Amino acid sequence: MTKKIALITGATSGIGAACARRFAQGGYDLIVTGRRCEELQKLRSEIERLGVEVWPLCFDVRDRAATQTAIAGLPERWQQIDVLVNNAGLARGLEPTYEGDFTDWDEMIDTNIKGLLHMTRYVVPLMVARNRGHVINIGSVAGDAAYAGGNVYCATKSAVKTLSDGLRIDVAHTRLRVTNVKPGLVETNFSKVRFHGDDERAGKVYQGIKPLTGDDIADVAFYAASAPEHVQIAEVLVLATHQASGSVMHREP
Ligand code: NDP
Ligand code: 8X3
Repeated sequence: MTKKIALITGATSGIGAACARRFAQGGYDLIVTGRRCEELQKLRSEIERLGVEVWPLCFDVRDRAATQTAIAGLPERWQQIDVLVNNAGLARGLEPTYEGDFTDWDEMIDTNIKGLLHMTRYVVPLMVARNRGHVINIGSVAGDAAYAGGNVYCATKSAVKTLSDGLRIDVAHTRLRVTNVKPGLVETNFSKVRFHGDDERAGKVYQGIKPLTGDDIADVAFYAASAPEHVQIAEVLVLATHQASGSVMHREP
């Protein structure tokens, strides 16, 4: 029997890499994407040892033409995508809006919103044609309410919620399912990227609290994909035990 295929964007690190490992353990063949081609090759070597096939696609989700070429160039068997995990994304900076950096804003909006839309636009028609598929968007608790300095990042994750809800309406007449997974604090490269490589500042984000791991989120995404066909996990908020919301958490001194 042909294996199911999961396409995971941003699989070179953090939550995306964890999703790749989890879906591979669950027997899926994988299409993994990211901009760092060498990291994709390393992931491929690691995961293929689990006995699944891996098709790396190295491109920037902000680049619409590159996204189209990547998906259109897949062999027919690899276009039978069962699960799309729209995970690629990032935060940049934590400045108040009136001091925000335009380049940071562009990068967040172009990746978290437009990149997700590019992937959705090129992959979902393949799913609709087969009347089969599941889109799992990685949103965030940041999309539920703004927190200090979160402004544009929070807005992009609010957009992920709205786009997930909109897509769910668009495909309600099909067997497709749409899930928005909203993690809280997950220790990955996220904060290093947010603070442009300032490791010390990034480390402080996780001080005094046990954060989630990429594996915790991958388990939730895999659970949603594994639910019986008539069950659509529409939205899941996943927080560390000592986190109550995007801005409220208890830290041990
Ligand atoms: P990481 O920085 O560890 O991973 C981000 C991934 O996104 C990398 O694989 C990176 O790959 C990829 N990526 C970034 N920009 C692009 C791009 N333009 N084109 C293609 N791929 C890109 O962070 P996380 O794993 O934490 O983040 C994954 C998702 O989870 C993001 O959407 C983030 O907003 C969300 N999230 C994270 C939380 C956290 O606390 N960590 C909490 C809630 C949500 P490469 O560099 O190779 O392109
Ligand atoms: C990432 C989680 O709280 O740092 O989306 O915004 S948070």
